[in-house]
Formats: sequence, structure tokens, C-alpha cells
Amino acid sequence: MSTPNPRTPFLSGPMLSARRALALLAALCAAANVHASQTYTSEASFLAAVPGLSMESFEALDGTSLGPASVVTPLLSLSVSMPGLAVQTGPNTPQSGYDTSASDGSHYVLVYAGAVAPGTLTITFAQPVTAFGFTSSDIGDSAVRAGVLRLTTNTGAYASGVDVLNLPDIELSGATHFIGLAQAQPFTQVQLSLGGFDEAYGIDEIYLATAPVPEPESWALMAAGLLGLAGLRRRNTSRRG
Ligand SMILES: [Ca+2]
Ligand SMILES: [Ca+2]
Repeated sequence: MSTPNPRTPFLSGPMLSARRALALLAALCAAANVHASQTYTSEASFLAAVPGLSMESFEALDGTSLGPASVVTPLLSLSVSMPGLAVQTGPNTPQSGYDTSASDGSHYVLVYAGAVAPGTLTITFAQPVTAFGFTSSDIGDSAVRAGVLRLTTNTGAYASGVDVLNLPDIELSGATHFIGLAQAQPFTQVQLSLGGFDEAYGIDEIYLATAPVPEPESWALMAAGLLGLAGLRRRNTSRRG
């Protein structure tokens, strides 16, 4: 005579257990993705929605003259495809006449294009991030319309680019804008490009949210879930065989 099946209700059917394991994995993935993919043009909304932000304000860097060299800080580096970058330490040092400005402190990055379209600004992060934002100054004030400002991440929802700012008219000189995005999938690089012309603009107050690393307990839970699924499948296979 066979003994009654000692399995608990938790293990009473393969579909139920598989569902529980999948629900556990989904919960862990949701915990890792604290915010969905979204763009922002309001700094207050971005700050309210995105936890764990760090900010780069370039205050620790000396001023540099315009050139092709990257601007490098512990959190990130900036490089441009066109003529120049500079760390500007005030309205006239080392460049003048663009009405660019710092939105935090006195130092910011000047992106200079001269008499051509400004090309692409590439920002590379020291660690994977899930959110990015900055304040621009004097973007879109040139005699030719700047058009659309586009951000592109190197992975995830915005890997094909997203239009974050549409400038239908020529902007007032010195105007500032906040632009940000958050993305469920971590990324290590973002590129900024303009649909039209601007001889120079400023970048300051770059925010980033470092991608969360799952806690050791989360990894253990996830491994236990996967092992449970594998064991269930083996048992069902041997019972059928
Ligand atoms: Ca600054
Ligand atoms: Ca400008």
C-alpha cells in the first residue's frame, strides 16, 4: 500500500510552484527597477521621482581653454564630436560672449561649435546608471532654429533616441532648460544631439542614479527560486519516464 503524498499545498501542483517561483523572480526584478522609463523637463519632478541621485557640478575642476580634450570627473566624462569643450569658471573665463551660465556654483562645461552644428556630446558614466539629467544654458538662441534636442542611451528603452526638448522658435540668449530621463535598464553612456544649429551652449548640474546592485539575500532568494524550478522539472520528468 502506498503512503499518502506528503507534499504541502505549496508543492501540490507543478503549475502552482512554477507560478510562485516566477512571481518571486518578477518581484525581485521589480525591486531592482525602481523607476520606469520616462523623460523629464522639470527638475522638481525629476528629483521627486528618482531616488538615490548623485550630482556633478564641475566645481572641483580648473578652467580650461576650448579644445578637443574630454572633461573628466570621478563620476563621468564628457567628449564632443565637434570643435571644443571647456570648463568655464565664470561668465568670461576662459571664453566669453555666449550668455552660458552655471546653474549650480560657478563652474560648468561649455560646448562650443563655432559656425557649424554642434555635433554630438557624449557623456560616459564611471558606473552603470538608471537616470540622467542636466541643466542647459543658452541652447537654441542662434539665428538658425536649434530644433529638437535628442538624447540616446547605449542600451534599453532610449537606445534609439528620444526627443526631450522641442524648440519651435529661436530661444532668448541665456535661457536655461532642465532635461532628464530615467530608464529601467542600466546604461553607461548618453549622447546629446541637436536637430539644428547652436554655436555654443552650457551644461551644468548633471544628475545620475547609480544602478542598484541586488543585495546578497536577493541573489540567494533568486538562486533558491531557480533551483526549486529545476528540481520540480526533474521530478516531473522522472515521474513521466
Ligand atoms: Ca557648477
Ligand atoms: Ca547658444
